[in-house]
Amino acid sequence: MFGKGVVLLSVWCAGVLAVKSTWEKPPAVIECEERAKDEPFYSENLTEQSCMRTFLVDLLETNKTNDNDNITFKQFEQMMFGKQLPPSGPRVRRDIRVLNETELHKLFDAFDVLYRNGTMASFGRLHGTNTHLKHHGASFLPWHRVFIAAFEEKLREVDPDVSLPYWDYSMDYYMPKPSMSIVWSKCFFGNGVGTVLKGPFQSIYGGFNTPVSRDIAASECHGLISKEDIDELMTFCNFADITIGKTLYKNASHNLEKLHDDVHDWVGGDMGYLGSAAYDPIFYMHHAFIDYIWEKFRSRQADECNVDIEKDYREPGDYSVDPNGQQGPNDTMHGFEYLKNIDGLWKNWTTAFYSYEDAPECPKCGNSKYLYCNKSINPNRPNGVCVPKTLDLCVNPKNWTYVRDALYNQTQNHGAKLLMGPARLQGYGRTRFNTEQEGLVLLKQEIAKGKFGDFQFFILNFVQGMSGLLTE
Ligand SMILES: [Cu+2]
Repeated sequence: MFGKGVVLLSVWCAGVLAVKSTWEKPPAVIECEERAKDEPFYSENLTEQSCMRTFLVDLLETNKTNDNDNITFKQFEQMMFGKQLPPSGPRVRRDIRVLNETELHKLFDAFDVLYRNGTMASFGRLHGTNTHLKHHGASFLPWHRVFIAAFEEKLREVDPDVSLPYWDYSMDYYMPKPSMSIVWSKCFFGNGVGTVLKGPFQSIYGGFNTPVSRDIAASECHGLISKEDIDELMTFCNFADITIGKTLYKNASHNLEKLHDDVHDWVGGDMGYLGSAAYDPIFYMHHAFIDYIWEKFRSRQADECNVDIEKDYREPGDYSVDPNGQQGPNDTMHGFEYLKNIDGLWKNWTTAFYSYEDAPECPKCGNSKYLYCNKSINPNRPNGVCVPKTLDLCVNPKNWTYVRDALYNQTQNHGAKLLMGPARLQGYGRTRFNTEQEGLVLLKQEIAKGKFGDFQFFILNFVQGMSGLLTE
């Protein structure tokens, strides 16, 4: 039943949960399944998915920020992070495939330290708590800029030589199968499907208190950001042109948050869900590239559009889809309460603290042994585009010796996964294996139970849209 070629239907393409049958079901799931038998509509498979999903979301909701996390984030206020040069000094961000072996090892070692000392979990929890304060609205770009810069500072506390690389997937985009990219090898992110068991991030736990998993390229409705997408963004001049306000994806084709959502969902697994995304280290490299694109946009704003980039924000009353989003310029920045959302627009972030090396370009492609220049792949780009090599060309990967906890459940091969987030095609994921009507009934039942927490508003929004479609 989880075959390919399923039809997707509504405003959302999200919320899919494939349950591995050999899982020992938690008692709460069994109890939920029993209850569902009394529902007027009943389907064993849908119920299993629904109950498992509810169970995982409930787990997720217990993963809110705690007192310890608050201490972690207070440190940034104490160092006046953003207001003065951070202790570890300025840094340069580059594409991860341009780093040499030593740089990669130092990066992965620093990640390992932050994983073991709980810093990664603190960041994961902050990102996953009160998601409406920094997603689907104006604060999305500035908040994530500060968030990943703070994480990078923690990496550099471990090793001052490290800076956060970005993952330029507009190169992977040009592969016939981006899921075959070198990044999904032991040399970089590790395996892209199922529990992450290979590479430097193997066997780490994520936001659902389960091992971090992925499900790359699982659906046709999510894609990587292409160079054409980026080019289109660069034809606009104002912050409001590329961000979300009261309306979700009014201009989807050139909305940077929307394009970013698609990458999350393309990676899938923990990355596909707001509450757990920042537990997969890929999150930081994905967001570094989003921030890179935004920075390119800001340069254009200043140079070609004559826009004051420290003041250009969205219009009052048009800040976020969630009316309680508190995403106005002068609202406090969640987790960094000494800052306001608009402080993420300070020029200093990229002039004094960090800067970006340009993404690899033909003919040299950053002299990376993992990239090559393909001159024929896109006739509109006669100079060629740099394309990643395939994952089998990860030769002699380091034998990672990080000590990680034993995994209590190995959810491999499309095991437990949650996808969440708006997408190009319409459809709330649960419906993709069933009829629209069936999915809608189940969804309404869950909504009636109030199980979606922070996401309730968006789900309601979606159902309204979907109901409209159904009556057409
Ligand atoms: Cu986010």
